[in-house]
Amino acid sequence: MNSNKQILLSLFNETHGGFLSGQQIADQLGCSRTAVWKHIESLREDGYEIEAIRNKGYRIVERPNGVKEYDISTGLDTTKLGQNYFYYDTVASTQKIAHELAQKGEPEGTLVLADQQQSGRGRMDRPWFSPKGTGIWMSLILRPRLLPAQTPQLTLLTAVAVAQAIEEVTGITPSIKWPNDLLIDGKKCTGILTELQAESDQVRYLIIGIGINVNQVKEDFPEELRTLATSLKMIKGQEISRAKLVQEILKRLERLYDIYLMQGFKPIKLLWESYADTLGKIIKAKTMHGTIQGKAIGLSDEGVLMVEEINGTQHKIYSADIS
Ligand code: BTX
Repeated sequence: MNSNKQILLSLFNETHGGFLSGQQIADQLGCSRTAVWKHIESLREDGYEIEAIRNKGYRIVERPNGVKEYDISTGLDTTKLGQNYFYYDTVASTQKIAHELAQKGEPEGTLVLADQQQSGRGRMDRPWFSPKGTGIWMSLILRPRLLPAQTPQLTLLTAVAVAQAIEEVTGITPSIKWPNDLLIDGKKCTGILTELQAESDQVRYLIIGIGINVNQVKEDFPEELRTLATSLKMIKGQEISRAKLVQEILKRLERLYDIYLMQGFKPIKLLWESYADTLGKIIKAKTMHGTIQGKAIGLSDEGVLMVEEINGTQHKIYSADIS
C-alpha cells in the first residue's frame, strides 16, 4: 500500500467513524482536491465502502475484512511480533516463505501471512485447506535460545495464545487437543505446525505456522472436512474481523513468550491445562513407534503428554496423533 493511502486511512481512523472534509485531506496529504478524489476511489477499489456528503466530506462506512499491512499495523500492541510483516495474496505455503526469510536473516517476530494458500500443509505433510479471504494463514519466525527438545513447549504456548485471542475477540472458548489442535464443539477450527532449524544443542530458528478457520461457512469446506472442521463464523453466527484476531494473537503470544523466556514452561503449562480437552480421557496415541491406549493423566514439566495404561505403566508421548 502506498504511503498516501496509509496516511489517509490513519486520518479516517482518528475520526472514529466520523467525516473528513476534502480540504482536510488535501492539507494533510499536501495534494490537490482532484488527487483526494483519486485516493478515495482507490480505497473503494480495495473494498472500502465510503460515503461522500456535500459540505461534510467523506466517511468510511465499512472496511473490507482485510489482513494487509495497514490492517495489521494499525493498533498492533506488540514490540516485536508482527512488526516486520510480509503479506501475500496467494502463496503455496507461508511456512515455505518464512523458512526462506529466516535463512536470509529476517529477525525474530517476522510475520508472513497470506490471504490464500494453494499447498498449505499440516503435520507429516498432510494438506491444510486454506481458501481465499476467509481464514488466517500465517507463519511466525522465532529465534529463542533453546534446546531442540524444548521446542514442543512453544507449540503448546502458541495453542494457549490462540485460544486466549479467540476468547477475547469472539467470546467463544475453544478447547485444546494435544498437542496442536483447537476445537470448538469437538470440531477443528485451528491447527498449529511448528518447524525448526537447529544444531544438535541449539535452535537456529523456529517457524510457527497457525491456520484458523475464521469466516468460512459449511459449504466452503470440501466434503471430507465438513464433519471434522468448523469456523468461528459458523459458531458465532457472524463475521469476525481477521485483522483484530491476528493482532490479538500476536499480543498474547508476545506476552506468553516473554513469560516463558523468563520463568520457563510452568506458568504456560497451567494455562494450557485450563483449556485442555485431552486430559483425564481414555485416548489412543498413534506414535511413530506404535499405538498406546490409556488415560491421559497430565503434562510433564517439559510439555510431554503422560499416558497411563490400564496395567499402570506410564508413557511419555512426545509426538502423536490422538483419538
Ligand atoms: P494436522 O496434521 O494436525 O492437521 C491436518 C489435517 O487436518 C488434515 O489431514 C485434514 O484432515 C484436516 N484439515 C485440513 N485442512 C483443515 C482446515 N482448514 N480446518 C480443519 N481441518 C483441516 C495442523 O496439521 C497444522 C496446520 C497448520 C496450517 C498452517 S496455515 C499457515 C502455515 N502454512 C502452512 O502451510 N501451514 C501452516
